[in-house]
Amino acid sequence: MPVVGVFADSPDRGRGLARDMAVRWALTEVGVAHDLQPLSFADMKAPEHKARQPFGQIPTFEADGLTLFESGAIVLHIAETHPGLLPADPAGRARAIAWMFAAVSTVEPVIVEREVAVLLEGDQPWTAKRLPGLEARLRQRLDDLAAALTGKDWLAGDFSAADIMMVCVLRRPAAAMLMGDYPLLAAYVARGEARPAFQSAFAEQKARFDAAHG
Ligand code: GTB
Repeated sequence: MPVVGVFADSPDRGRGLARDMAVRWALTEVGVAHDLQPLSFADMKAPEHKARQPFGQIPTFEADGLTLFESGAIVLHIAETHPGLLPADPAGRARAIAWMFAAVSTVEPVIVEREVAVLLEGDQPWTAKRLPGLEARLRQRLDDLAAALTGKDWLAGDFSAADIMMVCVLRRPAAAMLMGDYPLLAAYVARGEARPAFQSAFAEQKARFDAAHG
C-alpha cells in the first residue's frame, strides 16, 4: 500500500491547503487505498526524511520500492500508473501535463510570492510598496487562466490530474481571497471541490486535525 508523508500537525488547521492534499486527492480519485506517515517538523528535517525529500518537506510518496517527492511529480506518477487522470491519446495527455506544469510553475509562484510578502515580510517597510505590484501580477495570471477556461469545465478535456493541481493551487489563500472577482474560476474550484474524491480526501485531513485538537 502506498505511504504518503504528511504534516503530523498541519499549520493549515484542517483546511486542506498543504500539498499532500493533491496527492491524497489523486489517490482517492483512482481508488488506491494508502497509509499516511505523519511527520513533525523535527522529523521532516531529520536525515531519514531528507533521504526521501531532499528539502525536508512534505509530501512524500513511497510505493513498490519507489520513493518520490514533489507533489506534481507524485500526482503525475499516480496518473501515469492508473487510468482516469490523463487523456488516453498522446497529444491530449501532453496538453494535460502542460497544464500540470502551468499550475505549479506559472500560476502558483505569483500566489506564493504574495503570501510570502504578507506572512514573512508583512512588518517590513518595503512590503506595502510591493503589494500592489504582486497583486497585479497575480490578477494577470488569473485573468489569463479564466480566459483559457472559458467555455470549459476542465483544463484539458475531461477532469484530469491537471485540474487536481490547478484547483489545489487556486485554493491557496492569496488566490482564494480574489475569487469573488473571478466567478468563472470560483465555479471551477467549486466543481473540483464537489468531486467525491476531493470531499473524502478533505474530510480525512480535517478529521485528523480535529482529533488532534479536540
Ligand atoms: N514543491 C514542493 C511540492 O510541491 O511538493 C513543495 C513542498 C512544500 O512546500 N511543502 C511544505 C513543507 O513541507 C508543506 S505544503 N513545508 C515545511 C518546510 O518547508 O519546512 C505548503 C503549505 C504549508 C502550510 C500551509 N498552510 O498552513 O496553509 C499551506 C501550504
